[in-house]
Amino acid sequence: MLTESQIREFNERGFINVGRVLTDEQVEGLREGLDRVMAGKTERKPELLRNLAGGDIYADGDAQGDAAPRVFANAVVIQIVNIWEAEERYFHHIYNPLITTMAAQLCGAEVLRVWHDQIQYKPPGVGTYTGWHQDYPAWPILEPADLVTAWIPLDDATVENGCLWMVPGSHRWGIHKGLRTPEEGFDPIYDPAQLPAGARVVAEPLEVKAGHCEFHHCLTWHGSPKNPSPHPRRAIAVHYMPGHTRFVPRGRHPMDVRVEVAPGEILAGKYFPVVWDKGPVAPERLALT
Ligand SMILES: O=C(O)CCC(=O)C(=O)O
Repeated sequence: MLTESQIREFNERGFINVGRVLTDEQVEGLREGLDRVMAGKTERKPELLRNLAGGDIYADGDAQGDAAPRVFANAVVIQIVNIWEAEERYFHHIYNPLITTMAAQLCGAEVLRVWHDQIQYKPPGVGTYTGWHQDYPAWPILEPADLVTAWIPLDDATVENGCLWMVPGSHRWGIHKGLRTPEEGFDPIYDPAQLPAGARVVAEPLEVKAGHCEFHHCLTWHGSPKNPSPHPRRAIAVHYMPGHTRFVPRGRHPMDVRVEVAPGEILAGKYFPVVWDKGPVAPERLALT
């Protein structure tokens, strides 16, 4: 459970590091699960497994397999969407009652569904940046803009290996068009004319230890720099949506092929599992097509 002052901090700043939510064993299990999915060893595949920076993941092409050693390409952020569909440990992770209780508190919701999850893995040395963005504009099939993400690193996320950077208060400034990432340094490039009076853009790095959890609002400005360090930076984010979130298609998203409701309806269905209903929900595997 979060305290009143933690909820206030989240509402004021748009993000919060709540500390440890996973044991070291759970973190190790998720790392193993990630290795299995990346090696193509699971029966079911995730919705997406790609290099977010474009191009191949591996220097010798993207064919999956565990023929070691694989050498990563030059600029890589491995993005995996809905690893929960592929791997049992991630399936259980999306229902973790410690995490869903906090997410429900932050959303002020009686019901929570999973919109989708995503791994972002920046391999040592070649891990590249994730540009400054707000999540909500990248999700043009949902309304309203009040989703919350639980972001948990599987390695200590530090300034050296590409931890998240955040802009406090930015979730209260609406949708910002044209946020960009500089070639040098990591301060966001933005349009001052779009900011409300009194808004001050001060980007800060947010170091989070492995197994600890950072929550952010879907309008909070954030991004993460390159990983030039010799250490991996792996993280699992679960995007939770309140029970009132509706399917309102205005653009395309990788998950739209999984939507089984009509425009304007609540975004419900087996690909968007209920994980909180006035209390924690027990994991139940539904048959996916
Ligand atoms: O893992 C990262 O560096 C970025 C994650 C992110 O953008 C998110 O979870 O919304």
